[in-house]
Amino acid sequence: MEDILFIYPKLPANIEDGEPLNLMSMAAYLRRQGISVRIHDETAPLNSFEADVRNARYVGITTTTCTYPRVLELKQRIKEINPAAIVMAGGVHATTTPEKTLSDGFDIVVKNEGEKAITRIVRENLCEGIIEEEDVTAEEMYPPARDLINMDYYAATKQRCPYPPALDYVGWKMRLAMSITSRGCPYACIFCHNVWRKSKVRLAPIEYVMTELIELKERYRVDALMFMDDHLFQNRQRSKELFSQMIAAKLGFVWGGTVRVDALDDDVLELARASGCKRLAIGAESGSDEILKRLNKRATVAQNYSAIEKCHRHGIKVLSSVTIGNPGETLDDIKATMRFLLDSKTDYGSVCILVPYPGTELWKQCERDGKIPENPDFSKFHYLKAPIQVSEHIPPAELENIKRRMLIRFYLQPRIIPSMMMKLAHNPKNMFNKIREYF
Ligand code: B12
Repeated sequence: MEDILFIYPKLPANIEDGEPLNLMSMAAYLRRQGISVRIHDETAPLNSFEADVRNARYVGITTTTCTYPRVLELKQRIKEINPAAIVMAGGVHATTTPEKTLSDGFDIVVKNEGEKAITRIVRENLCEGIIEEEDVTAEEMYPPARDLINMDYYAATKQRCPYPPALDYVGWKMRLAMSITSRGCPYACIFCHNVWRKSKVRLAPIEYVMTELIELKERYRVDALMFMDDHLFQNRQRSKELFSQMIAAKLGFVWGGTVRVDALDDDVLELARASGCKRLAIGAESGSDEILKRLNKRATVAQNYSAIEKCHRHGIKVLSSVTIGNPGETLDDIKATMRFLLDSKTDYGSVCILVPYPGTELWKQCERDGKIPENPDFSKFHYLKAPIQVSEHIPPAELENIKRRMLIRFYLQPRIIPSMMMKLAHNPKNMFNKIREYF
């Protein structure tokens, strides 16, 4: 019998999946404390749900806002299959709504980071309440326990989801893995989880990151990486050291990551490119400085333009992510955002409808303004729809149309069409189905 079974719930339809980095990271820590762990991943299970649940003392489900409705169904099934199991919820949604989550019928809710809380729960045989312990230190952020999941399934992400622009740098047949080398970010954008986490920034030791990357190469035959850090160049000296070691070890990955636009200097970009960086994503958010201020982005439209130019100078493509439906936003602001997407020569554009997540400053503002309904439909809290009207001027249905029109306009630019044609040629039927599903 395992001490703890983690469950990674299935995502709502049309949301691209990815390996559960958080559960694998916790598992790596817990194993070092002598606690046995298994992961049941509903998307790519290695075992039947019943068998896994029957053999666990504690069952811990990870929650995000859009998976929460599914999490409640799973909790019910676990109670039926193994009434003796102690069922706990943790993760971002449970952390921001702990009392409500407990009252939904969980035995335990863990707030914030799970590693030390679970260690205490298992050692002291705790069976109820809201538990919170200290965050791990950088030296305790061990490489994720990937042996607990079906890595072959996730390595084939590019084959399963060939078209997302975020994966354009990954060859059709390449095996892909995600990695996250840090926790926290010192900035405080009003829509971001880092505002409620209030945790210190921690950067995993380069030695751990290299151990992880070598394992990905040698054991899992991975060719492409997606760094999931909120801001990969947070400490440029450390980034340079990491990229230098990747070059020296001749790992040969192609990779993409996300960075802030004010952290791009020539040295770091040069080493990034030499170590295999093909694409950087930036949170450009808007073409209006007024909106960027309202989002507390602490970056300007001019910096967004210049970041793209710098990346291009180093042969790195850029994915600019913008949000629409921002507080105070008008149609003129959205036009400015469209202009940015076209004029900046960004290689890819992603248009998201701004979603207020519980716990964020944006959520609090929306609550104060009476914009949050009593029982929100959390299954719609992803970036594809507008579950809450944040902008005072533009209703959600119109935002969804605007988003569609922006993407069509962006991807039908003459400079982008050749790459769209290549995707079409790769598998025409699949591509048409994908477009139909989306529109
Ligand atoms: C990697 C990632 C993904 C990956 C994989 C998700 C995963 N589970 O690993 C992919 C690409 C699939 C993804 C998809 C989406 N993501 Co995402 N993703 C992230 C990202 C960048 C890193 C997650 C991570 O590993 N963090 C590091 C770990 C250590 O932190 P953690 O996840 O919070 O886990 C700790 C604690 O929360 C706790 N904990 C977590 N689970 C559990 C379970 C138990 C039982 C216990 C006790 C404790 C516990 O302990 C962990 C270790 O300390 C975060 C942002 C971030 N930096 O965290 C966004 C984030 C989690 N994603 C977010 C969103 C919105 C999405 C999408 C809806 C986007 C979309 N496409 O529309 C989907 C939905 C995914 C889902 N599962 O619901 C939001 C979630 C906000 C919310 N309240 O729901 C975040 C916070 C980013 C943001 N916008 O602010 N995502």
